[in-house]
Amino acid sequence: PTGWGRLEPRVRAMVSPTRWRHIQGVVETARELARRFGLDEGRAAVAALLHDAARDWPLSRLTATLAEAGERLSPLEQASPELLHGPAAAHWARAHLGVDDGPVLDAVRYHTTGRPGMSPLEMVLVVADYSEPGREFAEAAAIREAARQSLEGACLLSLDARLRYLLDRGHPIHPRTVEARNWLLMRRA
Ligand code: DGI
Ligand code: FE
Ligand code: FE
Ligand code: FE
Repeated sequence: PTGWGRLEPRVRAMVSPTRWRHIQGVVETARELARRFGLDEGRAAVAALLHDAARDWPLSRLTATLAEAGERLSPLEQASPELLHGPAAAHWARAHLGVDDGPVLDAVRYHTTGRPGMSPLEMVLVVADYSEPGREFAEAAAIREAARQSLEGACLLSLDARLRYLLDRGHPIHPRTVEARNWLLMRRA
């Protein structure tokens, strides 16, 4: 069951007001993209609703949730707590909210990095996360523009923006982020 009315208050209760505004922006943008590219709008909206549900959890809860789910973290993941909230939210939504839509949970799980072979639904979430109305960095406008034509093109720009951000700050780069970008590039060639 993925009933919106049941899920919305649960997510809203566990995020900050600022985060909630971001999530609402991602939901609206994901709906729009799903309509434009012929995907199920309701499922895109649920993925967007859930994507940052665990973003404000303390590290102890993130790691406990992932350990309970039997997930093994790479050294890079252990060193980068921002990478854990997608997988944690996916486990939490399945175990505690009864969400059993695998493709929706995968979109939640992989929204921070993308992955090679990612589905259109997964791309919608990556693009919506980077281009919702509250995103004011320069790349957001270019991503919105690209998304008028091509979901893959907009997803590629989103990953590029992500990689630049990480390089500029000297952060480690998760291999999936690189693999996802290479995969998109080779598909478009
Ligand atoms: O949760 P949001 O802030 O809406 O956005 P997000 O889930 O796409 O990214 C969350 C954070 O994760 C962001 O501040 C940058 C960081 N991040 C994303 N990809 C990588 C990463 N951090 C590291 N170290 N490596 C990555 O590949
Ligand atoms: Fe996120
Ligand atoms: Fe639990
Ligand atoms: Fe987000």
